[in-house]
Amino acid sequence: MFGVINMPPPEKLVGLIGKTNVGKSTLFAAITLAPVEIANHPFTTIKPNMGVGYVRRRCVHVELGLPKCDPRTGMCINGYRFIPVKIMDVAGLIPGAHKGRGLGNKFMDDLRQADALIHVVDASGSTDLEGNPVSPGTSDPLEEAKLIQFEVDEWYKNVILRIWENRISRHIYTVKEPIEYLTQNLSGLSIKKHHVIKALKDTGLNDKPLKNWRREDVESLALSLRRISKPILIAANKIDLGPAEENVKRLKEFFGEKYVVPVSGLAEYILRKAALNKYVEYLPGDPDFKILDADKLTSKQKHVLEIIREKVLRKYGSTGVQELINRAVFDILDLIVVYPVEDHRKYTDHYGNILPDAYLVPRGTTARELAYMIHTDLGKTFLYAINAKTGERIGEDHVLNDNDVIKIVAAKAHR
Ligand SMILES: Nc1nc2c(ncn2[C@@H]2O[C@H](COP(=O)(O)OP(=O)(O)O)[C@@H](O)[C@H]2O)c(=O)[nH]1
Ligand SMILES: [Mg+2]
Repeated sequence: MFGVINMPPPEKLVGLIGKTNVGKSTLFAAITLAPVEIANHPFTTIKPNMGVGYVRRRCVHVELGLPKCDPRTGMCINGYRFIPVKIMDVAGLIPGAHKGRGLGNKFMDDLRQADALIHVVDASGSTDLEGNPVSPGTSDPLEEAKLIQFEVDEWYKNVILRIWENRISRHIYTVKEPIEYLTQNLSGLSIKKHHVIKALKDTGLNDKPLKNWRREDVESLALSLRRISKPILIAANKIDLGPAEENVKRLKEFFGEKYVVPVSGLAEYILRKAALNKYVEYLPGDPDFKILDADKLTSKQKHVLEIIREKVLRKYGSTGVQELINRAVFDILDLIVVYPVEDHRKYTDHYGNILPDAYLVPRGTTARELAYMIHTDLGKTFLYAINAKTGERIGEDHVLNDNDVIKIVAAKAHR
């Protein structure tokens, strides 16, 4: 029936990249291990190397003074809403891959679908560039990070150069709408119109007719598009090991504080497993855990947990894994959370479920754009929206705020 919220929230895909043995698979396993058993799978297509992770936010039901909510996807635990995002373990990358070494094409095929990338590096310096284990501190993660990002840039540049030569260059003498034309031809790389607009501006190419572009111009557009459409966040992994601390500092100095998150994928995996088995009380992102039943644990398990507490939680405040996902979604992709409802007084859907959906939408999304995300009919016949927190009416161009609860009012649909 019209009016029922029946579309899944817009999907965002975060890809994990990095050389072999840095801990990608461990991190992927940790991220995609749901903190409680769940039956509902939020996404339409999930491939073997894809899984579901969650951002963690204070749920708006707490702010509204409600005792609970009823998430249709994800979950709400102790007042924290865990909202799903798609995560992909991208095929391993090695230096020289863009020249045809290693799993080049598979890598690129995975990469082009991603909205953001998490680049996992071994901050402890215990794997060399080829992924062979070496003693901690031997290998330089900063060099590794630079090299892999160079690799990604080269890949991206080559792919765009190829598209330029094979397709774009054919019509550059007659094209009337260069932005539309470029967007269309680059859409296979998940490049959107606003990415193209920003890249043209950043490179100063917006006034140069396509027919006058040289190879260098295409290359600089490609590199700019890489930064804009595949932003990279660094996961400085294996912080439980000795030399990591100094390397985290160096990575932050080079790439910037915002772009580096110290993590221990292994510690997070162990804690989530232990929590699922009810050995400990722990929620992803917590600064500590509580042992629930010490008798169930072997002395070795207790020892491992104690090491995690000492070397990771006490030192860094958390394992960093939840922070990593939150940072990717809220800072790097710049998304906000919006809760669509049908009954703005009870904050429910058609069936009385409280705050059933939490949408991750781009900052700047308007009320009408939200209506379109919920249902095309709702977008087409949009009349106005209601801010459920204040009861105020808002118009189609009203820009939504983080944590808004919104009811869309639309004209009756004709079926
Ligand atoms: N000390 C430590 N070891 C880790 C961590 N994450 C992964 N490892 C180990 O690093 C090795 C490679 O991990 P894996 O996830 O297979 O790496 P991948 O090749 O990048 O997918 C394995 O022995 C893991 O147990 C971590 O946070 N700390
Ligand atoms: Mg792996």
